[in-house]
Order: sequence, then C-alpha cells, then structure tokens
Amino acid sequence: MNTNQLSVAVLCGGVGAARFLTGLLQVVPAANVTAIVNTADDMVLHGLSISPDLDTCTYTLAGQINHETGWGLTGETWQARSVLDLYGGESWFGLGDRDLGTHLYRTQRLSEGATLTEVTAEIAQAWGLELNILPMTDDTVRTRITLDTDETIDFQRYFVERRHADPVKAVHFDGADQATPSAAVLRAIDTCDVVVIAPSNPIVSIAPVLSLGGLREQVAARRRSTVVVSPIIGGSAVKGPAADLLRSLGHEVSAVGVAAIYADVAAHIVIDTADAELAARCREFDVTPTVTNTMMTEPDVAAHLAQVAIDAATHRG
Ligand code: FO1
Repeated sequence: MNTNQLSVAVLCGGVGAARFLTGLLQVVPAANVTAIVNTADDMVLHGLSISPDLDTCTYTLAGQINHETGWGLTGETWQARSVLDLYGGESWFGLGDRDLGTHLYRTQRLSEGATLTEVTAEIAQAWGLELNILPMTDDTVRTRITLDTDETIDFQRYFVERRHADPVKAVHFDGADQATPSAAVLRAIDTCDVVVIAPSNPIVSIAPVLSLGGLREQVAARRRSTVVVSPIIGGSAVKGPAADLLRSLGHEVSAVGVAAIYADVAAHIVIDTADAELAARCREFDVTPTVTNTMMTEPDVAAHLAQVAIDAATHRG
C-alpha cells in the first residue's frame, strides 16, 4: 500500500508536533491524518478555556502561527493585555487580541454543552484544515509539577510564569486515572495503519496522552507499526524543557533514553544523524532505529522526516 493510502495517527504536543504534522501532510492526504493532541497543558484563565497544544497545532497547520513567539496568532496585537496590565491583572500568560477570539469561542461553546472534540473540529474547519485534530480526551486532565521545594504548581505557572527554570521533583496528571480517551481517539488508534509519536516532550506532552485509561495498552498492542521521532538531538531538546525534565526524572537524556521510555509502545525510532552512534544501543530495547536529519528547519525536511517515519513503521525503511 503506498503512502497516500495509509492512515496515520500522530500523538502530539505543541511546537515539535505541529512542525512534524506540516511535513506529514505533504506525504499523506489530510483526510488520512489524525492528530491526537495533549490537553494536560490546558487551563482556565480569566474564566476562559485555553488549550495551548490544540491551538499551536491548529494555528501552525493553518499557516497562522506567530513565528516570533512560537505560539498564538500571527499579526497579533496586545491591546486587551495592555488594559489588563493597567489593572494589574493576570497578564503573565500572553493572550493576544486575535488569539482571544479562539478562547472566547471555545469557552462559549463548552458552556453550551459542546465537547472539546466538537469545538476543536469547528475551529479547525473555520481555519480550512482537513485533517482530524482531536483532543486526547473530553475529560479534564491537568499536568501538575512538583518542584524540588516540594511546592506543586500548575503546568503553565511552571512553564511560562517561572520560565521552566525550577528543578522538578515529580510530574503527575490530575484526573488521568478517571479520564478516558475519546471514542474518536480510540477509533483512530484502532483503525490507522501507522501510529507516530511526534517529536514532543515525552514527560509533559506525550505521557499525558498515554496515561489515559487503556490507551497505552492499545498502542502497545500494535507497537510493530508504531514509530517515535526522537525529540532529543545530540543530548538536548530543540525547544522547551524536555532535556531538563528527562534528567530531573532520572532518564538518560538521549535518543536511547527516548527509545527506552517508549519501548513498550513503539518498535521503531527515528533519530538524528548527530546520534548515529547511538543507533546500536536502541536495539537493546527491541527498538529498531532509523537515522536521518530530524531538524525540521524547512517544510521539505519535515516532509522527508515524515516519509522516513512511515517507511520505518511499515517496514519499508
Ligand atoms: N508560552 C510562553 O512562554 N509565554 C506566554 O505568554 C504564552 C502564552 C500563550 C498563549 C496561548 C497559547 O496557546 C500558548 C501560549 N504559550 C505561552 C505557550 C504555552 O505555554 C504552551 O503550553 C507551550 O507551548 C508548551 O506546550
């Protein structure tokens, strides 16, 4: 079966996943792609329901992401935020005037009883997207970070307000033991030809998705057609706190460490040329490595990376 008949489900966080999806959509028809996106970064602020990873994926694929910040919308203005500042309000989390439209709409629709899955599809459709973008669950799961000081704070407080500078003792996902993957997520994992674990943060982006009741076991059952793209290149992360979090929580900060984390759910890993000498050690975990350029500096690099990942998972690598 050639690539353009394959159906692919991608477990996603924010920026790295969005870049990977941009590449994947050049090699697989959008209707055959399902993004399953972390919602444990979500929060309510100013009474608004905010879903950063869903918005980063949606905005990036719509060609509307703000390239200065890496999040929010391009061509942004900050009038609302400046008035908030005037009042000494909670302006630490930057909500631009255009981005606010998304949070206002999502909050209103949720208050009308719509599910996050439904609202996310409405927003994706409004931006002209054809792929399926799914929140990992319609239940509430929230990442909580316990610092070395034993203080436990919400993810966005850790990540944005404190600039992910604090040493971390533990990470847990409030609500994960009651939360279930949505029916659409379970159907996507059940029916797709390939599952890709995007180059997102294993600890705070992918782990919440795999923590949902039954999902880890469902992906593990098809590990032969599941492939992870390592987010760690040359011992560091391209963006964000992944390397620090892996180190704080006792994992090896390398492509091998990533292979070990996902060994029960993915039989394949794509690692960067900078880590070619680590390929042999991935096999210790019954994970087959493929080496290629994984730095998605250009869309065609992302497209090539997506093709390599699919070939690895369909054993044509
Ligand atoms: N990240 C920041 O570092 N500073 C911000 O002020 C900020 C605002 C923001 C607003 C909307 C949104 O969708 C994302 C935003 N992010 C911001 C990124 C956010 O913290 C994401 O959770 C990270 O990208 C990690 O996924």
